[in-house]
Amino acid sequence: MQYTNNHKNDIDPIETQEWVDSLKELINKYGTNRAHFILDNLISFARRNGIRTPFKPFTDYINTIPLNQQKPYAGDRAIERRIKSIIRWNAMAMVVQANRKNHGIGGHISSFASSATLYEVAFNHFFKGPDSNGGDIVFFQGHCSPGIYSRSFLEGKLSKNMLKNFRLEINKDGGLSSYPHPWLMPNYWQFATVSMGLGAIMAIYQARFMNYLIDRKIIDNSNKKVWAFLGDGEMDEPESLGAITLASREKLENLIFVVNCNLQRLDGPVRGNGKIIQELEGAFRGAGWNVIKVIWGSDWDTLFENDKTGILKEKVNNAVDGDFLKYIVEGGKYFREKFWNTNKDLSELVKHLTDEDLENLRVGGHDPAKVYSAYYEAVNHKGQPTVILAQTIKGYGLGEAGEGRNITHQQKKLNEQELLHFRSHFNIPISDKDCINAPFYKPNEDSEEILYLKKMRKNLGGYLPSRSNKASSIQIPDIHIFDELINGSENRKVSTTMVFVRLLAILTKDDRIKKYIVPIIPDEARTFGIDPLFRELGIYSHFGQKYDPVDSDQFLYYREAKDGQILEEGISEAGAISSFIAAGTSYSNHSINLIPFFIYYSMFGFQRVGDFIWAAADMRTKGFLIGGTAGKTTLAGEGLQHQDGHSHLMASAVPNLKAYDPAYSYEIAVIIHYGLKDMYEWQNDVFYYLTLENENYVHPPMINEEISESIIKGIYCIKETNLKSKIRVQLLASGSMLNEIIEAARLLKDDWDIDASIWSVTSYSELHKEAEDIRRWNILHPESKPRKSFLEKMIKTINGPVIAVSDYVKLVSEQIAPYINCPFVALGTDGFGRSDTRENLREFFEVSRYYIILYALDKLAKINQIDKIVVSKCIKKYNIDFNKPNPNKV
Ligand SMILES: Cc1ncc(C[n+]2csc(CCOP(=O)(O)OP(=O)(O)O)c2C)c(N)n1
Ligand SMILES: [Mg+2]
Repeated sequence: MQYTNNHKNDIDPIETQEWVDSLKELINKYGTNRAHFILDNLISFARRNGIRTPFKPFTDYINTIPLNQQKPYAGDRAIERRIKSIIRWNAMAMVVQANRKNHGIGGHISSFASSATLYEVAFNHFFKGPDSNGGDIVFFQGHCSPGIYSRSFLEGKLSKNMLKNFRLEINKDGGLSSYPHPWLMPNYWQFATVSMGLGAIMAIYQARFMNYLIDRKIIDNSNKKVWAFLGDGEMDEPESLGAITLASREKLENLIFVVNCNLQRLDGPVRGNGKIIQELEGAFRGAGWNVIKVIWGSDWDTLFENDKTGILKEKVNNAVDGDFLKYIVEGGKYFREKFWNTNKDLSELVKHLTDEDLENLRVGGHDPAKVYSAYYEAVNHKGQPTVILAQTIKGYGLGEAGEGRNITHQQKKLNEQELLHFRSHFNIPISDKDCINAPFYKPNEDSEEILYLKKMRKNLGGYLPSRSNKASSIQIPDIHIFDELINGSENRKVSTTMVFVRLLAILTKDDRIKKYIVPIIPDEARTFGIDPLFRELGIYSHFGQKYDPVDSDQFLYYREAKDGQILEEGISEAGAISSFIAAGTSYSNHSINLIPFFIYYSMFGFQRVGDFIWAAADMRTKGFLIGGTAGKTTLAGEGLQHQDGHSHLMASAVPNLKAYDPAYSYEIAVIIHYGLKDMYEWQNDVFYYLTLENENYVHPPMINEEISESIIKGIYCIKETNLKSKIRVQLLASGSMLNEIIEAARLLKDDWDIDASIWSVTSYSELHKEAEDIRRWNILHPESKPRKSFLEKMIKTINGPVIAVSDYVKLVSEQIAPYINCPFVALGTDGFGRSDTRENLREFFEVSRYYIILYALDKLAKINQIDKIVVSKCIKKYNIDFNKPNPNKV
């Protein structure tokens, strides 16, 4: 081994070589660890003596694992290559067939073409299957799904018919979903990854959550790994890199990122003018990860070995990604001219190679030997997470149809010539005549390939991906555990937030259930008053508490503990929701039901991490999302970016989410109790969203037990109208707006002699969903006796116009309008928030009791039950400013 760096500036190469030789001897005699130790000491000494080595976050553009440390391959390379080629072929055929028959149905060929080796080496040698301690957790790159299906086809897990129905999911024979969607393929996919970036951060928190479960002694440490396969373009998403320091801080040696660095994303190069692998190496090294670069294949080993002057290393260091892409597209002759022939020593290095040889020099991510070695190191590495940065070629094997080209991501159809090329390149035993139809190919069950592939998976514990649901249900205690909430707050004024905190305290004290509760908070515990739980439950920290907390002399001190139960995530809603997903899918990933409560500032929920919530829904995550300090006018003082007036609108679009805006303590108790049963006793794949507010008022005791069902369905009556009174209206409200309609009803009676019924709406969206379902049924069954929705049974035309209020945008309460057969008006808080007092805000957003009365009178005037003049009188009486601008426009 000769020293090669900075040779041009060397004033005494012989001396330099002596230093290199002594290091070499050290390595040979005592190994790399000792060499590392000595170098570390030398660097410290150098620093102390004034030598300032400039910081370079990345190493040379060469493989991290040198040839002499490469682990020998433990498989049959030839058979594995044949298997991989067939998998490549079927993955391609799946997309081509889908697009020939069903014009424009989509699919991706090129991404998997670049990562086939990365997956195949893992499938044959590393991924632990479900029978091996529950198996590894694998986040597959979303749009590589054709390759994963294709392998399952060879394994016998998916039929040819299913492959034919790729992306035709409505098909009754069962189609395959475009991307990993556990909702659509619940026995197969585990993680929804195709919204770029989510996979990376979710994987980090899955790995961290696994440690949490081990540290809390809920599961055993079975050396399970979390693998995340990611695209290099995907790494630009803030979520991809946003939590990497958490992974190293927590020493997640159970986590492996594999970044498929094909240097391209959808439109073109990821870093045409730079080097994505170097950039990522810098970021991950800086964050404290173990970085393994797999850049060059074995073909390059001799070239680097013969590079006595270091010119090749210098050349690859200086070429930008745009250059490498051009070499791929233009071929060997161009590569020689523009790369190798730029220097005499360089061209010497490859003079024995033909242009074709040059073209075929493989990069690292396509060389099983290099990939194997990297995985081997990754799974055995201690104390740090590992990222493997593997250079690959997008559209590998597609030739002119796309290899390395800017259009490659969108390539979905191959013409006859291109199919023949692909077939021959990978030696697929299909005739020319058949080939042009891009048929699926599967060797016989007793073929070497199928036997090998099955044997390898059997050794590793079975097939992946595979999603299961083996968790036993949790017996939920009787509703009476919440009796103190059901009995109301007596005469104390409390907020729903305080009620919830009490409820959480009850749950975490109950021996039957406490173990399963996972409170998750992104640095808002004190805002909501949950901080007393710090001491009781402890804040989870893998390292315990190494310091004496500043408040250790107090009863409720900041207690971190290895078996702590609370996940205090700091200011990262993305991290906290990822923990929620990890906890809420543990029933499937670890066969243990857990009950996460993710408690956050509601404004920073749906609108900040809405995409994660959608992914959580797809993944059948269970648990409670708790949006605190909710309601645009209920949260006083904070202003525009804090006041949540639309999370319920967004929540109503998530099909398996049940969203509630409760007003009273007993409503909260009933909803959460039902939710616990729904998710954990009956094991339904739903999750719950509750908004909590910080307005203090008295909570009455529950009227009777019979209303429980109505609370769950979304509406119940607090006060009925007197049928004897001539003029009647029906006032509906959710959350703390219930107080406003109660006041409005009082004033309607006192000031206008109008009788109002009062309804607490716990969920406009649940009412809407049920009513819509009934309407649909009625339309589809025109001659059957029409069914009545729950809403229709509750709200009767004879009781007069309906005014439906919420502290959210009008569309939230308006969603029930089509199912109400009497005059209807929705009141809500459209527009940008403001900081002011609650009272002023309710005036400004026109949801105060006076506006409720105004709208009620207006409706009554419209149906001629009162004179218009009464409406004018109302405006006057309550000083309503009729020139006031619409709050939605200012
Ligand atoms: C959040 C998000 N934005 C955009 C897309 C659309 N999209 C799908 S694949 C892709 C390019 C991916 O490039 P890269 O991550 O490098 O993966 P490759 O296919 O090159 O392996 C894009 C933009 C998406 N799926 N998710
Ligand atoms: Mg890419």
